[in-house]
Order: sequence, then C-alpha cells, then structure tokens
Amino acid sequence: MEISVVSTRPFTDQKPGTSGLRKQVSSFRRPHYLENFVQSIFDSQPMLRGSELVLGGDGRFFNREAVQIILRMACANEIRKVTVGRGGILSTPAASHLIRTRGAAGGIVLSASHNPGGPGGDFGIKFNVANGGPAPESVTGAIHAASLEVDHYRIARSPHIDIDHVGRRQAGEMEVEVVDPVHDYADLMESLFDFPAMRDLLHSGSFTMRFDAMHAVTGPYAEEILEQRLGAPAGTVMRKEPLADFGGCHPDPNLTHARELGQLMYGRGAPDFGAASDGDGDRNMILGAGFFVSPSDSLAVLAANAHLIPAYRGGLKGVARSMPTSQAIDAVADALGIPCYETPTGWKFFGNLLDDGRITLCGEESFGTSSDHVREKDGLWAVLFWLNLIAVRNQPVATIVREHWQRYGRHYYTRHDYEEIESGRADALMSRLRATFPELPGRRFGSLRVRTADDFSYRDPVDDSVSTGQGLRILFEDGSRIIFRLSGTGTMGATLRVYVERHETRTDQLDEDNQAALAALIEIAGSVADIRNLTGKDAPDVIT
Ligand code: VG1
Ligand code: CO
Repeated sequence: MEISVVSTRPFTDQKPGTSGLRKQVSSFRRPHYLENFVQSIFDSQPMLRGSELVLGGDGRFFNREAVQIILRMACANEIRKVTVGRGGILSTPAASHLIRTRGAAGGIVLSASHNPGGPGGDFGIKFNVANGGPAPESVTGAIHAASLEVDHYRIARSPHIDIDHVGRRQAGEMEVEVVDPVHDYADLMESLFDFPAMRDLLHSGSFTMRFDAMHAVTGPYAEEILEQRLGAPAGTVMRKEPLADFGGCHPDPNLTHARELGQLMYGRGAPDFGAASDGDGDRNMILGAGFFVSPSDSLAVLAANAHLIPAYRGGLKGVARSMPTSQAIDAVADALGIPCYETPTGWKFFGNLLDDGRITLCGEESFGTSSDHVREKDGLWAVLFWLNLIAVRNQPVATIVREHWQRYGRHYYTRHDYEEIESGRADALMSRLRATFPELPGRRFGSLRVRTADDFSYRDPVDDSVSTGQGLRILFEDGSRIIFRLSGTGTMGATLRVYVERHETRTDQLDEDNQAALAALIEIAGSVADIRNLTGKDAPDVIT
C-alpha cells in the first residue's frame, strides 16, 4: 500500500488533560490537527509497532472520519492489527475490556465523554495502555512532548476501510478486525453479577426501572443487557439510539441534563430504580423513587455490600477514591479493615493500584465507579451492581442508602461548578487562595476551626511517581473539607470546581436538604476564595 509522508508543524495546545485531549470539533477538523496528535502517539510509543491496537469511540460527530484517518495512519506506522468496534463504536469500559482480553499493546478511544457533541460541540481522543487503562502521566507527558516536535506524519493512501461489517480484512500489511462492540462486554457483565436473581426481580411484577442512555454510546449495551439478556420490558432503556449530536443534549448524567428521567423518578408512580450514563459510557447516575444517590455515597454503599455480589463475594482487597470524593468510602474501609487510598482526580491514577492488586473497587465524585474487572470507570457496571443489590436485599434504593447512613453517618456533599471563567481570572483566584494558606491553620469560622490547608500532591505507592498541584484543600478539625480545583476537561475558558463536605453522625440529622446542611461551609468557601468578585458570578452554573 502506498504511504504518504506529510510535512506538518507542531500545534502548541496538544497537552492531554484529565482524560485525553479534548477540543472543539472545529479545532480537530483543522488540517493536520488530529494527524499530528496520532503521529505523536505512535512516535512516543514505539512498542506499538508490530502490535495490536484497539480503536473505537462514542459515536459522536467526527467519530467515523477520525476512525478512517487513524486506521490509515496505523497502517503507515506498521501497526500489525487494529481491532475496531463495528461502526467505530466502543464504550470506554468496553474498549478497556477489549484491550485486556486481546492482549493489545494499547487502544485509542475517541470521546469527549460528557461534553456536548455535534459540529459545534467537542471531540476528544485518548490513549490507553496495555493494562486497558488511561495512559499515566509519564505517557501523556511523552505524547505531549512528541506533539511539540512532530514535523511529519505517515498515512496510507488506502481507500475507505469497511468498519460496518463484523469480520477480518486487510489494509496493506495490516489486519483490521471489526468486532461486535457489545458482545464481549455483555458476557463480562454476566460473569460478574447474578443475572438469574436480577431477571427474577425484573419479572416479579413489583419492580420497574428506567435507564437513560442519553442518545449516547450505552444505548446498544443497555438494550442487550437489560432488555435482551435480563428481559426488562421494551422501553426500559430511554433515548437508546446513539446520535452524533446526542439529540442536541449534553450527555452528562445528572439531574440537570437527564431531566426527563429526573421528572419520572420524582413524579407520581415513579419507577423503583432509575439510572443514566454519559457520552462514552463510563459515568453513572443512580436514582431511587424520589431519591438521588450521590456518587460518593454510591461508592461507599457498593463497597459495604460487595460481599453480596458474586464477583466480590471473597471480599475487597482495598478501595480508592479521588481526593475530592467524599470520605464516605473511608468509613466503610475502616469498618472492613481494608486500606483506602486517596488519589488525584482522573481515572489514570487508579491503574497502578488495580494492577498491583491493592484495591478492588474505586470511584470518583463525578459519577464514576468501577472495579478491577476493567481499568476504566464503568457506567453500566455500576447500574448492574445496584440492580443486583436491590434484587438480593429486596429493599428500595432509599432504604439501602438510609440504612447505610444510620450505620456510618452521612457525608453531606456537594460540588459547585463555575464554568467558562476567563482563564487568567481563574488562575488568579487559585493563586490568591493558595497565598492565604499559611495563615489558615487554627483560624476559626463560626464553630469550625481549620486544621490544615494545602495543595494536594500524591506519591504513587507502586511506582513512586509524584503528581503535584492536584487541588487546594482546606481541612477542618471536625473532618469537614472544602476543596478547590480547576477542571482539566473543559474546552472553553476555565471551570472552577468547589467541593464541600461535612460528616453528620447524629441519627436524627441524616435526612436534611443537602445544600442547607452544607450552607455554612459553602459560605466559607465563597468568602475565603472571594468567588463572587473574582469570577464575576453570583451563583454556580451547575450544582451536583
Ligand atoms: C472530570 C471529573 C473527573 C473525571 C474526568 C473524566 O475532570 O472531575 O473526576 O475523571 O472528568 O471523566 P475535571 O478535570 O474536568 O474535573 V469522563 O466521564 O470525561 O471520561
Ligand atoms: Co465519560
């Protein structure tokens, strides 16, 4: 096959963020932009030559064109084989699973996750390593460095490669295998959970559920697993056709963006269980009838009940959470006598702990939970875990969570996002706040006293790598916390995230309104960081 070597010049903005490189579609469609980044992956990861690569994405606008470009570049860069999901589709957890089962040297996942899609929306690309997980910082750093030096890329002049029919074909020397994107993943889920018990629950006549696929990648997965294999009635999966623009919606599973599901779950005759997933299928939102389960609580409940699930019957080796995630899971780990690790935000930091067998479950406050079955967060896995739990405990979602609070106390928790702040202002806010930290310890705010204030850094216990600047923390003597960080996934300006948490153990104080229960801390957060003045915003744009 004829190979073109195309001259190019570096783009200076190809530094991967929390989860890969995310930009507006218009950026990715500039001549050479995608090609430069893909060549930078190949240049910085020489072990890919002669190996197998997994390729797929969430089906958003530009997915199909990007798949064709990457296939032709893989061929020109002497990749031995590319395994690609039919239609160029693979959810993030399904891609992780395929990398692992195929023994691939890595994978390229095309997604901007929960960011909006379509021609005016966002696109993204991330590289996963041989363990199936997102590339660690050493690898993303090498890709970024290569992107600053790239002066040519290699691409085969091949005709369009058929990705719409399952089977093997050749593109020059390279083999392309198109696989059903759902099958292996659905088998994996069936191997972890008690499908007969879940089937009985769904057929009991006293239980209904809805899953909102948000016109994103999980539609076909949820239909196969929930409606086909588990026999839930047709219509259980809402918005199940994947659309290139997600039907004009933001594929972010929270009550703001999954509005119809929210109305249903808070309405009369609500289903017993509601759930949603995001653009690439790695996030999950869990709802009971009239009841929202905060992601941090969800993680803690899953850990506390894992022994009831076939795959985790033998117990958990340990657990981990990202730093801003609430300490609800820490309380469970304490009770179970297992270690609990605290990592920076982003799934890549869990990889070593999982590979090293130190943890079984992990999660983030941003609607992400998973286990050692893959190396990504996994939306449908979390939904099936809850469904299995409901089937075994035979209790409503709200009762399961309330009983959890009775035993461990409740970690009231919220995240306030201030979006599209001018970057200079956001940086100024963070550096001014950091400058006040030496004076904070010992200072009183009403009944609260600051224990410490620091800039979170993490030393990976497996490879000793250090990551600094991972979020500003104000820790109070009673265990309350306020955390500030800037998002690493946005594509317009900066997003300030403020995370607020308070532990309540008085058993008659567990059912308060979340925002009200946190009002004092929210007030402190606003004043210490001078948020109103420095962002020019009176209120957060999104509250979760
Ligand atoms: C956000 C979340 C983080 C998550 C990341 C990717 O990052 O806070 O917890 O891992 O998105 O999730 P940031 O830097 O914007 O806070 V996903 O579903 O986009 O792959
Ligand atoms: Co996602």
